[in-house]
Amino acid sequence: MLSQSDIETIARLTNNYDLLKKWEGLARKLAGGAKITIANTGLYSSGKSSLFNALLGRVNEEDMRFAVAAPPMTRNGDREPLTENIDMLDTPGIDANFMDDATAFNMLMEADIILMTHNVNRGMLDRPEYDWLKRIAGGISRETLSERLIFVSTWTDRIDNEEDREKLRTEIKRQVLEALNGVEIRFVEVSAKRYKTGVEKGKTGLQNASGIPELRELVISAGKNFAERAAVLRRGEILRLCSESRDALNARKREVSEEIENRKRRIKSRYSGAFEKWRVILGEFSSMRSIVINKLQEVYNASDNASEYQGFKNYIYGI
Ligand SMILES: Nc1nc2c(ncn2[C@@H]2O[C@H](COP(=O)(O)OP(=O)(O)OP(=O)(O)O)[C@@H](O)[C@H]2O)c(=O)[nH]1
Ligand SMILES: [Mg+2]
Repeated sequence: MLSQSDIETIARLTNNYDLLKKWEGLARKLAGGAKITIANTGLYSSGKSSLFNALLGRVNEEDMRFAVAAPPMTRNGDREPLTENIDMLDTPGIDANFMDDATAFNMLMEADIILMTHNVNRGMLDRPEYDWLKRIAGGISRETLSERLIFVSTWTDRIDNEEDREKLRTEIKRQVLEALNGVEIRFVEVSAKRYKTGVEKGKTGLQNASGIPELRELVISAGKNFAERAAVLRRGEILRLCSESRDALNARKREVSEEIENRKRRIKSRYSGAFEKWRVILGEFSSMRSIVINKLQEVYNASDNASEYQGFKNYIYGI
């Protein structure tokens, strides 16, 4: 790992503060030891906290672990264990203007596995969600993206028509694939609301149809897989951040040397006119001097006083 001051220097030089968050998140993750962190992310009120409560099987108001209410509800990252080795990290929602995204981004860089939630009641991904997905994927190496990022469609209870659901599913999958530059990730559909009703009414059919038990299994097995190779994967993350930092520094270095070259060129062209004038003046003086020397030579040749001529010549050349 790099030292904190090195990381800050790199971020300042490259003006890339996401890089700083990535390094800091990784440092916190390494400090956390073998524990695996699963974080959620998505727009405000996309159902992140409800989803996490459901994964814990806690659907009643009294025993919910993560606060659910009118937006914006989650402000700080709340942690709860899912299993002995897996922690859940509930993060603040992203608003349409990215007003408070720094905190969320910070927390996500500490996660091993990220659940990106999208409320299907809003239709397809809008621009901020799409950009956000791209941005967090930028904190994960392409090779590990499919095991570290899971896409979760929420609020599926709001779409009754199977045909509409299929159409939307196809569209969203296409958007996600495009945002991730062709990397396919796992795609799950859930309804925390349906799960809650299923639990309250003791209906396992409804619980299963909510997609929550399926996602819980997926998350636990993904966490386990990750834990087995955590040391290797995290080492890979360090190396990847090193090369990302090196590339950013090299790019900055190129920019700086180009800027220096440009300035040199600008200074040269600014003064080249004056330089030319001085050359002309110098040329005129030189030719005047040779005329004087020639005249002197003629005079001293005639008077046959060579040593006096030499003295004068030295004097003239000394000027
Ligand atoms: N119909 C329906 N409503 C849901 C579902 N999941 C969550 N909600 C409702 O959506 C609202 C917001 O839920 P939260 O779980 O607090 O959403 P969040 O993404 O954590 O919100 P922030 O932390 O504020 O970003 C609540 O009123 C939930 O009851 C769902 O699957 N279906
Ligand atoms: Mg929340």
